[in-house]
Amino acid sequence: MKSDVIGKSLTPLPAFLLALLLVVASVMSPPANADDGYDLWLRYQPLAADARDQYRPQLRQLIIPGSERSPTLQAIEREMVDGVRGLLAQVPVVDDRIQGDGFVLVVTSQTAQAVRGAGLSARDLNDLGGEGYLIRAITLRGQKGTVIAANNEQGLLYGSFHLLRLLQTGTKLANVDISSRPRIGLRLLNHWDNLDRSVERGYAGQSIWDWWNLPDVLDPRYIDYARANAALGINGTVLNNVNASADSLTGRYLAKAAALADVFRPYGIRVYLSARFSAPVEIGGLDTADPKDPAVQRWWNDKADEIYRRIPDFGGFLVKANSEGQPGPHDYGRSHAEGANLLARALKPHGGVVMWRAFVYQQDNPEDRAKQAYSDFVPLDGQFDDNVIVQVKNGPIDFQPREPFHPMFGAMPKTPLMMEFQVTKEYLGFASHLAYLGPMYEEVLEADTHAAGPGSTVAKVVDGSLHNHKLTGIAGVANIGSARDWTGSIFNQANWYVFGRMAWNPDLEAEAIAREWLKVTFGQDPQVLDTGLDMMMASRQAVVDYMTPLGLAHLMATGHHYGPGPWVSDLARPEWNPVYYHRADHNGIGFDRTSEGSDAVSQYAPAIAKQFASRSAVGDDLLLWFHHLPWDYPMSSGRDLWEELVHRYDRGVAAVGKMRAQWQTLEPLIDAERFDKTARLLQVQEREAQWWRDASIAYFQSVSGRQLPKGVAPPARSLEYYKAVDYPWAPGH
Ligand code: GCW
Repeated sequence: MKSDVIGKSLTPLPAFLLALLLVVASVMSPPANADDGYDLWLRYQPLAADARDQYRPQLRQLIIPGSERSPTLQAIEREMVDGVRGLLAQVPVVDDRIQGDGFVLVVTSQTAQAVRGAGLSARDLNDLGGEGYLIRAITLRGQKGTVIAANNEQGLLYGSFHLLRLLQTGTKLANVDISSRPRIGLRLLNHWDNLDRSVERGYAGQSIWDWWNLPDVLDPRYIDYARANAALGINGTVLNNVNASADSLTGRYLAKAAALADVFRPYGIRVYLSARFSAPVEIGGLDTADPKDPAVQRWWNDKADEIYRRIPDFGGFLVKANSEGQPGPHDYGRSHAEGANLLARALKPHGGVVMWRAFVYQQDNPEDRAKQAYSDFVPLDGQFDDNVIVQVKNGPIDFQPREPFHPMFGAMPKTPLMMEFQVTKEYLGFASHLAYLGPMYEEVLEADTHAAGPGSTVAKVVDGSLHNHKLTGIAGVANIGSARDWTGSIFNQANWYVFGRMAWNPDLEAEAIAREWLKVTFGQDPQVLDTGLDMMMASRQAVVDYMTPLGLAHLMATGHHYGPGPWVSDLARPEWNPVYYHRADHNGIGFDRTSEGSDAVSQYAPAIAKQFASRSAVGDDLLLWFHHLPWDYPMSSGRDLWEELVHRYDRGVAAVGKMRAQWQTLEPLIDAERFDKTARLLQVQEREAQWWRDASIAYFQSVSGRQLPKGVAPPARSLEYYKAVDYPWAPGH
C-alpha cells in the first residue's frame, strides 16, 4: 500500500502541465512574495520587465579565459550565473570565446593576452592594486560587451559583485567605466562569539559558528556568509570574542577555525583569532605569560607556527588586554607595546598582524574614563613593531549613540591606528530598534582631528594617508547571528552593509549607501525608496534624542544595557554608574571636560580643543559631553537647557512615531513577512522610546526640581515604577 502511494506521488508530471502550473502560480502569487530576509543584498529576484529587457542583450555570455578554474573563479562563475538567472530570468552561456554582442569578459593581468585583447593597458591595471577592479564597456572585434579586469582573482570577485549590484540598482551598462580599489587594507568583522555559541552583545540568535560540530559539519551558511561579505569587500573575520577563551588556540579549536578558513578562502576572507594574553599559562602549562620570559616567547612562536601549518593565510591576532578584567602585560609590569610586540614577533615570519585594542580603563584610576586610553597609549607612540596596529573605538567611552571622535585619532603619528565601530547596537536598542548607523560612521570618519592642520579627518588617519602608513584597518563588531535574517531585523542588515561599503571607501556617503541598500533589499519602487530613506536617515538621531540627548552618554540600565537607568549609582566601579556621566544635581547637568574640569579637551589638537571647550562652538549635540551647565542655561533655540532637554526627548519619541506611520504607507508595496516584522518592531520601538523619555524626564525632574514646560505631557508613571523595571533575561548579556 505504502509503496504504492509513494510510487504515485513520484510519477512525473507531463512537462506541459508543469509549465502551465508554473505560469499559473506566477500569475496568481502577489507581486512581492514572502521573504524572510535570508538573502541579504544577494537577493536575485527578477527585475521589472523593462529593466530585464534592457539588460538581457548585454549579459548573454560569460567569458572566463583559461582552462583551469580556481575556487575563486568557480565562485565568480556561480555568482554571476545565479545572479543573472535570478535578476534577468536568463541563463548566460559560460564560454571561453566571444560569440557576439553581450558578453562579460572576466580577466586578470595574468591572462595578459586577454587583457590586451580587451583593449586594456598595463597602466589601467596598475592603479588597481591587489584588490581593485575595473568594469568597462568595450568593443572587441566588432562585438560589444563588458570587461571586468583586475590584477588578481580577488579583484575579479569584487568586480563581479559590483556588476550584479549595477543590475540590482538599475545602473546602465552601455557606457560603464568604473574603477575601484579599497582605501583601507584590513576590512574586518569582529565576532564577539563564544565557544558555547552565545554571542556577547549579540541580539540575532546564537553564533553562526557551530563550534561543536566543526570541522566535520560545514553549515552552508558559512558560504553565504562569505558571499555576503565579499559582495561588500570585507576581507577578514575575527571568529571569537575579544573576551577570549584560551581554548580557541588549542589544536582542537584551531582545526575548527581552519575548516572555516578553507570555506572562506575562495571569497578572499581571511580568518583571525582573538588571543588571550594568558594562554601560555592556561593551555601552555607555563607559570607566567610575561612578555620578557623566553619560555613565553617560545610558546607564542611555536603556537604561531602551528597555526600557520593549519591555516597558511591566517590573518593574525586581535587582543583585548588589561581591560575589564582581561589579562595583559601590565600584570607583569610591562607596557601595552611590549605585550603587542611579543605576539607580533611570533606572527611576523608568517606575515600576520596584531590588532591591539585601546579600549582600556582602570578601576583604580580616578582619571576621567574618557581620557584613560589616550593616557596609556599615546606615550607608547613609536614603540610598536611594524606589524602591530592599534584598534581604537570610534569614541573615547564606549559605542554610545553619540560620542565625539576618539582623541587618539591623529595623536599617534608613528603608529597605525585602526577604527573599531560597533555594528551590533548594544547601546542603540539592540536588534529591536531601527537605527541606521551610516550617519554615525560618517560623522566620525568626517570629523577633523586637525592633527596635521585642517582637513586631517579621522578617515585620513584610518586610511593611512595622514601619517603615511601602509598597514591600515577598520573593524566592525558584527551584528550577525543564526536568526534567519542574520541580524534580527531587515533594517539591521543595512548596518552590516554600510559598514562594509564604508570600509572599502570611507568617503562614501551614508545617504547614498542607504539608497543603494534599499534598492538591493526592496527593489526600485520610488515610494519605497524615498520613504525608506527618510526613515533611515532620521533614525539614529531619533535614538540619540530619546536615549541620550545633547551629548549625554551611558545612561542605560545595568548589565544588559537595554532601557533607561540614569539613576543608577550603586555599581562597584564609579565609571559604571550613569550618575558618573551626567553629573546632574539641583543646579545643573553635564560632565565638565574643560580645563576647569577633567580637561579631556586637552587631548585634542589645539583647534579642536578650543572648539570643544567653548560652550557656543561645541554645538548642542556634544554640549553636555564637555560642559556642566545650569538648568537655565540659554540655548540657541531660545529654550533654556531644561526645556531643551525635555524637547529633545519629545522630539525623539515623535520621530519614531513618524517612522512607524511612514512604514505603514508602504504596506501595499512590501511583502507581508518583511512588512509585518518591521511594523511590529517599530511598535516596540515607539513604546520603548516613550519609556526612555518618561523615565529620563521623571528622573531628571526629581533632581532638578524644575516644572515641566507648558504643554508637555508628564511621564506616564512614577519614577519609582521606572526604577523597578527589570530585565534579567535580556539577550546578549
Ligand atoms: O561595550 C563594552 C561591552 C562589553 C565588551 C567591551 C569591549 C567585549 O559592554 O561587552 O566586551 O565593551 O569592547 O571590550
